[in-house]
Amino acid sequence: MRAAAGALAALGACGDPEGARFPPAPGQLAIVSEGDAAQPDIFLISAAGGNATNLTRHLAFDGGPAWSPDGRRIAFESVRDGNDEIYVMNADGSGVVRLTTDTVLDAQPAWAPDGSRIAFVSRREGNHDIYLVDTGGANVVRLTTEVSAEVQPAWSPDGGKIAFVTDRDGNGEIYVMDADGSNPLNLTRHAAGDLTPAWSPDGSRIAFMSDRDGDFAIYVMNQDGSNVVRLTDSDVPDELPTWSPDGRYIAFDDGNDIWVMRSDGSELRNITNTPFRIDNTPRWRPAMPAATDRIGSRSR
Ligand SMILES: [Ca+2]
Ligand SMILES: [Ca+2]
Ligand SMILES: [Ca+2]
Ligand SMILES: [Ca+2]
Repeated sequence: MRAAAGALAALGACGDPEGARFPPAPGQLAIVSEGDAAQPDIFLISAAGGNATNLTRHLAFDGGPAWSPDGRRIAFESVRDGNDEIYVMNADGSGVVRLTTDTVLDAQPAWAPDGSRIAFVSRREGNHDIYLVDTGGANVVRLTTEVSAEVQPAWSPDGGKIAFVTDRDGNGEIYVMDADGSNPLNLTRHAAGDLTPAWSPDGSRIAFMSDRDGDFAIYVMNQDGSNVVRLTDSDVPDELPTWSPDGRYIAFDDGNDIWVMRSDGSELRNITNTPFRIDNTPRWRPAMPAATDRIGSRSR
């Protein structure tokens, strides 16, 4: 059983990791879950928990959901055409469009904050590197050229920078570079694995996962790499943090379920709680103007 972490434990709160007494978190998340015939699909779920809606319904692997900045579309990766490719669909699962046609891996899409381009990982030139493509599939640009693996791109909210993970220094480190690939800078500089960067909505902080204290846990640091704070403490790996649009919450997975907590690590609760189904890879839906929200239902 997961122990309540950090601030919550310090306050003397105990037990109740399911969090029924906590106020529900706002909005929705895209997650990856076992769908039909136990093949991973992308689902939409309320941040408050409850039933998830299958958006992909395809027998091939579908994963890596990445929201468009207006919350109306989702980029994702799938092997439905024989190898990993990048696709885009509407937030209700309709209108699937394929963006890549390479015979090698194309994966881990990340939508630019201005909506015009998608960063992704490809092995088309021999090893993992980060590329950009227009949302229509044209104008592919390679951003990294090292022979090491560059993966997990994440745009800063102002669009000026891309955080990513590389093993060019011998272990997983979180780097940040300008959005044209220039000025790469190591933010973590730690011998342990540091992975899956996620910018806070105001751009001031980056959440990530690291095994620097044992198994993988969720951490947060300032955008310049300073002031690293550990947010979770459990006996299972915690991974893939994602911020709520208002910056007040962080969701993550433990490999089997989706958890939500306050961005200081308090009010931890399991929102999937599905012991016989694997749920992972949460991505919080961007805030949408209520007057123009015609896709899906918003939680209150
Ligand atoms: Ca599938
Ligand atoms: Ca491919
Ligand atoms: Ca590379
Ligand atoms: Ca490291």
